[in-house]
Amino acid sequence: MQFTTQLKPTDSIVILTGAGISKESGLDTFRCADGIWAKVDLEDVATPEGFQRNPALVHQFYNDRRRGLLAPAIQPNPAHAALVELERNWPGEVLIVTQNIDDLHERAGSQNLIHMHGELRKVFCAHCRTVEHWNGDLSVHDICPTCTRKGGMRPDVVWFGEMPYQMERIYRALGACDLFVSIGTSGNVYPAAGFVAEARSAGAYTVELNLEPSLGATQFAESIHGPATEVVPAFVKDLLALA
Ligand code: BJW
Repeated sequence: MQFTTQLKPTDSIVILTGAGISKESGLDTFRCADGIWAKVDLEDVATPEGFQRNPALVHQFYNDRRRGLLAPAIQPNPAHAALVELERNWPGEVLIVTQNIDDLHERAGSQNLIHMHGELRKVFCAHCRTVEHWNGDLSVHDICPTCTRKGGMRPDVVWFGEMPYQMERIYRALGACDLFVSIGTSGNVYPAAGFVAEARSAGAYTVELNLEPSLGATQFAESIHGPATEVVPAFVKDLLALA
């Protein structure tokens, strides 16, 4: 691994994760041949306009995914676990920025974590802007537990055209990190797809861990290709050998 010559144990690390890290836990990616966007039109289920046109369809899409996430078979995999090991044992700061709305990072034990595209197990009331934990199905008839108004409840996820969460904190971390690692993301969706350039221009060493080269693969100093459950634990082991 080339990165071992570049890093000190006190360095800060930002890790971006995408759907590929949860694939081997049994959750679909978006843009693989059998992925979510091969089955539903993203304009219908992942835009504010789609939600306005047909909220029941959007609720059904996220209800199905929430039920799927809560199925006993869906558990964090060795890639999620390796990132917990890294956070616990690396002397410098480790921040995970995930595009995933599943909760497999936190179930594995990750603590310093940002869900930039929201969380499937949370809902948001457009009337009072309160976020609530939510494990059941959601419908247009649900009443907000905080303001008691009807018709404003939606999944707390970030759709196309909406601003992802905690961008200020993310850009601050990218500007200060020494190592940026991108795991299991195709590099199709901005602003996440631009993080590698941001980290690079701030002087960070950049590594991609993905099943195949992503759209932005040439921007990384180093690329390691393979399934996340294999390449992430091996990468973390090499990194922790420096600590
Ligand atoms: C494995 C593996 C294994 C498989 N091991 N790897 C024109 C130009 C540029 C930008 C825009 C534009 N027009 C519009 C935009 C902006 C737009 C955008 O990016 N559009 C593009 C499609 C062009 N972005 C937005 O609107 C965002 N907001 C925004 O930009 O606000 C303004 C702003 C301005 C300035 C600063 C900041 C903000 C919002 C984007 C919201 C995305 N929402 C979704 C759905 C909601 C959540 C949900 O339902 O789950 O988020 S879309 C979907 O894509 C989801 C994901 O988080 C996101 C990324 O997908 P990801 O994770 O990369 O998955 P895949 O499937 O694409 O890739 C998986 C990868 O894993 C593959 O490479 C596989 O090979 C690999 N893999 N198995 C390792 N076992």
